[in-house]
Parts: sequence; structure tokens; C-alpha cells
Amino acid sequence: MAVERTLAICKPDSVSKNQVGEILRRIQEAGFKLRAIKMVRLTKAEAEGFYAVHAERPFFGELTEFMSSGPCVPMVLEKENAIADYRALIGATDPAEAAPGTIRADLAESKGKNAVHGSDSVENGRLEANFFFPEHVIVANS
Ligand code: 3AN
Repeated sequence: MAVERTLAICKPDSVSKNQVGEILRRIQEAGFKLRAIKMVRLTKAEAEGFYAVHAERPFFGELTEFMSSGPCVPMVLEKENAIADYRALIGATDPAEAAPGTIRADLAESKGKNAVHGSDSVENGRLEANFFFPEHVIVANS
């Protein structure tokens, strides 16, 4: 299996509930290597840029309001099969449908305030990682 990168984000809800440590513990226990991390507060325009692919969705306003409502913690994770494995670790978008023991089932409250983000493809993982981190600040394999 190929080594992949995914862009994970602790969203404003999990950051405000002091769940970053718990989320990172689960991520590292699942075997992901942390390659970059920071705390950042997005402007509304930056959130709109990050979620541009969802611009036509009815929840776009709600989503970008929420993502710019407080600090979030983006991080670049690396592992074999990282895209699929991270999505399995976080569970379905709606925490009510997320499998027991997943991050969203345990920590998230709604489809919108769902604790974490994860990239849905290798290509989007690269684009999303570079939205927050220029390539030269992502730590190479060590
Ligand atoms: P995922 O984050 O699981 O890939 P997507 O790509 O379907 O989910 O949705 C993108 C983002 O939009 C999600 N992070 C989610 O929080 C938000 N979202 C999805 N559906 C809704 C909804 N019905 N109401 C509010 N926000 C939503």
C-alpha cells in the first residue's frame, strides 16, 4: 500500500471543547505520523476558499460561518493508506451515523459541528495540506 498524506482539522467545536489532545492521541495511536500542525483562526473568506468545492451546497454559509467562528487546528498526517484509514478513524459526516468508537461518534454533536475534517482523496489531501502549510514546512519522512 502506498504512503499517503491527509489534511486533518480539529474544527472550532472540538478546539473550544479542549478535545485536541484526545483527537491527536487517537490519531497517533492509530499509527499516523504527524508532519505539520498549527492553530489558526480562518477569516470567512479563507473558509470560503478552503471549502470552495461546496460553494453550491445549501449549507455553505453555515459551514463557512462555523469554520471561521473560532480557532481550528489543521495538521498533516502521513501513513500507508492514510486517506481511507483516517476517514475510518473519524467516522461518517453525521455523528448519528458514525460507527461506534469513531472520533465523530464519540466527540461530535451534529453534521455541521462534527469535530474534525479529513481529505477525501490523495489529490485533495495535497491541495488541502498546501492551503495551510507550504510544502517546505511539512516535515519529511524521519
Ligand atoms: P466530510 O467532512 O465527511 O468529507 P462532506 O464532504 O460531505 O463531509 O461535507 C463537507 C463539510 O460540510 C463537512 N465537514 C460537514 O461538517 C459539512 N456539512 C455536510 N453536511 C452538512 C449539513 N447538512 N449541514 C451543515 N454542515 C454540513
